[in-house]
Amino acid sequence: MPLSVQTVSTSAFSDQKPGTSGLRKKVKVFQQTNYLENFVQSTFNAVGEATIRNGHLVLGGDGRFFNNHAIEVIIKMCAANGVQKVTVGQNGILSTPAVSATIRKLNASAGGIILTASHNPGGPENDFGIKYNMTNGGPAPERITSAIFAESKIITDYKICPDMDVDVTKIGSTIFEIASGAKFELEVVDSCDVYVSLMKEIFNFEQIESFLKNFKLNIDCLNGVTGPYAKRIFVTELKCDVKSVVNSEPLEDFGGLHPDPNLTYAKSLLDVMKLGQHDFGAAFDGDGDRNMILGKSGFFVNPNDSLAVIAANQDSIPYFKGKSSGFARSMPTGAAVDLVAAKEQKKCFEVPTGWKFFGNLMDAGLINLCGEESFGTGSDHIREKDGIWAALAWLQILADQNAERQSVEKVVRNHWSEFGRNFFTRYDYEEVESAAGAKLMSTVEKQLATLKDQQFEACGVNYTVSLADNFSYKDPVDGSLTEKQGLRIVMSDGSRIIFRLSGTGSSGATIRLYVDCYSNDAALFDKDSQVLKPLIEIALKISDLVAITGRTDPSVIT
Ligand code: G16
Repeated sequence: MPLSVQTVSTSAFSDQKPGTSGLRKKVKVFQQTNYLENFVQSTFNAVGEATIRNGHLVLGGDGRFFNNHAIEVIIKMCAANGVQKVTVGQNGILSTPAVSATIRKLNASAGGIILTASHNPGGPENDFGIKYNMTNGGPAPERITSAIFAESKIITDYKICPDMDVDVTKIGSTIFEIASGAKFELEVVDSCDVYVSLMKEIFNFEQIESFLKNFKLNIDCLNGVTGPYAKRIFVTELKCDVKSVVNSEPLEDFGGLHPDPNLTYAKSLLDVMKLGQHDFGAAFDGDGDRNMILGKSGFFVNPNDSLAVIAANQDSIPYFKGKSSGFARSMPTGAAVDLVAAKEQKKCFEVPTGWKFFGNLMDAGLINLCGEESFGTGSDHIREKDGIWAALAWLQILADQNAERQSVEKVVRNHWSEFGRNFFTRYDYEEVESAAGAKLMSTVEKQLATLKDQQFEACGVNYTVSLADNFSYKDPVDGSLTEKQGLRIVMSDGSRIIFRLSGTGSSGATIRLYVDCYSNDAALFDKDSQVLKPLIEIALKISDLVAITGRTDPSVIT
């Protein structure tokens, strides 16, 4: 019997404004009647019937709590809204990079929907998230997310096929007849196939496999979505010991872990690496797009350096051979990659925080490699950052180096010797009262006009401000202007202090303070805290952060 389409009356919610990468809220917020349905229908309305009706959409998530329910609802809403075909990962599982890869591989004409709150914790008391990706495989740009928000404020009803029997456990296709006379296809695919094939096209797996015979890995999936992908790639394909991949079962609550690959939340990996028994460590976040790289004995590779090292060694990676496009980084990201670009006479773009800003540059062929300080690295093989790709890029570079450079630390130190070191730190003050977050930003913003030429002294070091502004970006491809993307205080020697409010939290405000500076004095290369301390002191003084937030210490230091 054909499935009936029901139009359900609903009332608008006022809080469905997508953040840096989609809508992220506590699960309890998403569990309100019609909350998810409203956002999905608003997305369809904003993207437009011309794209959605008769379109092909890719759907998947990181398996966190509420994923299964959301997958079922979205499939029923796709059928009711005239989508012709949905391709979904088995059991609703697809990493963020895998969704992007699948949209591109299948030319999915209606784009995709990703269910994740990324690195935020999962479970009934924690976070869920949803975002729309475009037909190029990348996160929706501002014009679409603004349109979704506008639709969410005026929505009056949504469409759903309530009687549809949705089963995403078995691989294969099912055709449903809809009462309108249309047909709807639900295709369930293996979660890993498309992504793993793509990695095998990009990298020389034989070379990596041979190198790994004498190189011990510790890949920590933090119980996020990357487990199945990591096992397929590192154990099945590259023949590493099964123990090389840990926390590899995607769990609804990430086993209580905070799936954020940094030195605070992936501390267990750091501790194991410090024992010196592994040559290479990597951790990924809940949805698999972030990465942290560690060398033997816990040598930490800052994401800014990671990007620069991959940029400087692109020739080691088969995918990049013969390609000469430029690089890009987000504004708060340390400028190490800029130095590589300068040496190679390539362009280096500085965009606001958010992977969505790289998409146009990639589509226009202007860049093929980019990254962010927030543990994101990627290339134009897809339109999302890609955690496992970053680990493979490092392994390929190591495999391609001569014997004496076969260590993560040596590769990084050689890079510093050649280019100098960009020192970087980020202080996160998480879950600050929203009002305090706003006050801190206005305190700094009010001073921007008068900071230029002011002198500051801390720890015996003098700085003069050469630029102070609220970063804005004009997209060189479509000319769109994005304003108010972070408060920048730039010193005459190029050192920077940046304040931003995070756009990925689900409650309160997270203040991010970024500090970076540069030196080519090798005697300073291991003195990070000494080099960065004066700038941090100046930042705290200008912002009056301790008094405004009541926080004497950040929650996370990178
Ligand atoms: C998202 C975006 C990234 C951005 C990051 C941090 O990452 O995709 O481009 O750098 O948020 O954003 P914020 O500083 O606003 O919290 P993810 O991994 O959370 O999707």
